[in-house]
Amino acid sequence: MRQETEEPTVIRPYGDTTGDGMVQVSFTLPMSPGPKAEGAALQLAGRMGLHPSMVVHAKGLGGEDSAYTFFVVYGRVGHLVELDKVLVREREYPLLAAKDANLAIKRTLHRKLVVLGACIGTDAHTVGIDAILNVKGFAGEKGLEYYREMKVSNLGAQVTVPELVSQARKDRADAVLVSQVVTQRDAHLRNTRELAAAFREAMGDNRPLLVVGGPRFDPLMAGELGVDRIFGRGTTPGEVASYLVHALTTIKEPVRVR
Ligand code: B12
Repeated sequence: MRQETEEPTVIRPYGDTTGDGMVQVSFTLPMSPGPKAEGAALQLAGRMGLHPSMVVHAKGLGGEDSAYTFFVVYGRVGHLVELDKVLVREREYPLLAAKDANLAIKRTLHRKLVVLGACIGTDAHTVGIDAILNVKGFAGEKGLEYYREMKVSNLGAQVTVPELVSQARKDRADAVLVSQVVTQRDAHLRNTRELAAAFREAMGDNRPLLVVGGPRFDPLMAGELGVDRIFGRGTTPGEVASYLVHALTTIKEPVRVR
């Protein structure tokens, strides 16, 4: 018999009371705001399995004359979450302080670890890759440029894959870090596959470590997309630096774990 103190393995969403199954979803319909649009939103919510449901917010995008309405709907779902069937990518390496990362690189590579970063395709969203690479960093952590034993170049936005391959060869990059924020028509997946294929063709097994990041990636897709690692939303530079050290050096001494 399961003890009362054991963690539950099946849970339901929580809205007003524990386990009531209440969730909130948002979406846009191509209709002007008004009663008909709200009825359409409720029909969609019903078909999505929300019973009962209510529109708690409806607003024309760009004004009341808009041909699009944004909705927030609150309703009950009957589905359960089975925690023992949840799949996630767990971090299998320790988070290192910058000085420990530097030490590991110095002791194992005996040279600087060369990192090349870029946004590829038509993507012009550089804030994410800058957050990881620039010295000022993100979420209170310094970016990779701060790491004394890393040589970091950031090629910026709209870099083509052939340009990136050629620069990686020139720099003898150990790791290539690519950001993809735009996901329209799965551009991020297409571009990542193109990246992986181009490096495989140009360098075979001697290709650099390929690391891709962006807010709408599924980190479980790395193998399928042909890259070594995918980082999602909220990634911090320290996580990336620690991964690079883990993947590219063999740490021979115990390191301090934060
Ligand atoms: C700022 C912004 C812009 C700026 C970008 C300025 C710049 N220099 O980057 C400008 C105004 C140029 C812009 C333009 C466009 N944008 Co815009 N933009 C945004 C916005 C508001 C914020 C993005 C951002 O800076 N986030 C902050 C950073 C820190 O977060 P991040 O990118 O997620 O990065 C973190 C992680 O994902 C991860 N990460 C990211 N990259 C990498 C890489 C590696 C290697 C690693 C390890 C980790 C990592 O680490 C970072 C830190 O945690 C988002 C909406 C939003 N709130 O997210 C829309 C958004 C991304 N934009 C969008 C769109 C559609 C566009 C345009 C197409 C609009 C248009 N019609 O012109 C254009 C596209 C231009 C182009 N060619 O790419 C859509 C994308 C929709 C989609 N599903 O594809 C969004 C989601 C807005 C929306 N809801 O519609 N945009």
